[in-house]
Amino acid sequence: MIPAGRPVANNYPPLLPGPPSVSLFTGVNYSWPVLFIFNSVIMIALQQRTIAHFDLDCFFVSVECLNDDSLRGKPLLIGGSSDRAVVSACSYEARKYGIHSAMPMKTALRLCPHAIVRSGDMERYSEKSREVTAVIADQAPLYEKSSIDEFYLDISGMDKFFGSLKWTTELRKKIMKESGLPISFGLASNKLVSKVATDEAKPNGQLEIHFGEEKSFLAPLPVEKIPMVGRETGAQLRRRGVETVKTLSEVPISLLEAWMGKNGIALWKKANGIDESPVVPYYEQKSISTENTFPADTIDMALLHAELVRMTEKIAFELRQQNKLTGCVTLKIRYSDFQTVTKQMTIPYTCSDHILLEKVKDLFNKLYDRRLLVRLIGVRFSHLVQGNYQINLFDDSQEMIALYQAIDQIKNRFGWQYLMKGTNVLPPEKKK
Ligand code: TTP
Ligand code: MG
Ligand code: MG
Repeated sequence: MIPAGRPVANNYPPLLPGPPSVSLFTGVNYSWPVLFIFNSVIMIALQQRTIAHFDLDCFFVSVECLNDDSLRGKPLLIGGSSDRAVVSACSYEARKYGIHSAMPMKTALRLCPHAIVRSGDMERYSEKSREVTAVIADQAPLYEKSSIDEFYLDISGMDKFFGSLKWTTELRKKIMKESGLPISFGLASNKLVSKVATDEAKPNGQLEIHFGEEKSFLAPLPVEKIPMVGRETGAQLRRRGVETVKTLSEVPISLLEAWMGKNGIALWKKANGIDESPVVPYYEQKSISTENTFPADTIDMALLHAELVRMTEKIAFELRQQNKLTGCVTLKIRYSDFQTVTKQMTIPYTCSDHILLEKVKDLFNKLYDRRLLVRLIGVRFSHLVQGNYQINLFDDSQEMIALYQAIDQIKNRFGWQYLMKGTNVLPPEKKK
């Protein structure tokens, strides 16, 4: 289209009338197609996002009930049975007695002596988690798997075609039908509000918070309902008289910043229902990896194994620092003739050194078949989800959890190399 006021190349009238044009602020005339695109861009920019958050109800417990129907409706605890074990998960019936995840099993059984205890099966839980992921991946345009039983879906724009509530309700039904597991969802304009809505909808429910109603929905809730408010922060806020999200939203942002630094600003935003964080597509989520080229190609098995231990411990520590679990391990070997081979293994979600080491060594034994000098080895953890290390320590005790905490504290303070498995302590000549 030729803008008005510009000299025209010839004086012939057009053979066909062009599309009608409209002058905006500039005095320049734009055709309708141009305006349509312009309008769409503005609409997209202003459009509110629609985020659905899904979380399986009592995940580990529900999987146990799938296998054994007689457990339904009973106070059930998942965890080790030893004196020093901790509760990994508990049914809603057990929660009524004040039991929660991470509580010592002994305390839980004191609160509810007739509770049934089952040892966990991380392999089965990971399998079911992947089954649910597959249903969501098949249906959702954009999804993030944020933990073993939790998903965010960006379904912005869905309203125009299907109605987002209807679509999400259908998806929920499909997940429950195909996996046999109960799941709840929250639907809102951002991740934070949708997550809190899921929590409010549980068990076995769904809740939509319309755009503009975020603040009023959050206002009456206790501060601990905001995901970043743990027990410690909650107590700190309560000591200062802040008990509800409403009060928190009214605390001057500068004061919150003075109390908690940068976290104070993030908290203020959340209390006001603001969360711009995007849904990160699962396939774009970063993996954690490391590799090492040996100064001289080697076939020394002790050295290769020690290096595998060192690398695995290094990135497992990184994983725990990021509060993540991995569901897939990949090993890479480059031989002295530069042939590079890789092998990967899907594993039950974990971030524990001793489990990961076993998998990495297993992969190495399967992959290293040429009996040739090795130039490089690499280890990668992918399929990462949020989660902490007690998640698969069913048989382990509070001591094991305390040991991991102590190891990570030392590594944090002095560097990850400071503390390594005994097998990795090489004689000085090997270290060179
Ligand atoms: P959650 O989704 O936090 O809990 P949940 O699914 O058991 O119950 P809800 O209905 O409230 O969502 O965690 C998912 C699983 O992760 C849970 O079943 C057990 C495991 N888990 C642990 O092992 N340790 C923990 O501290 C927590 C919080 C969870
Ligand atoms: Mg859950
Ligand atoms: Mg969860």
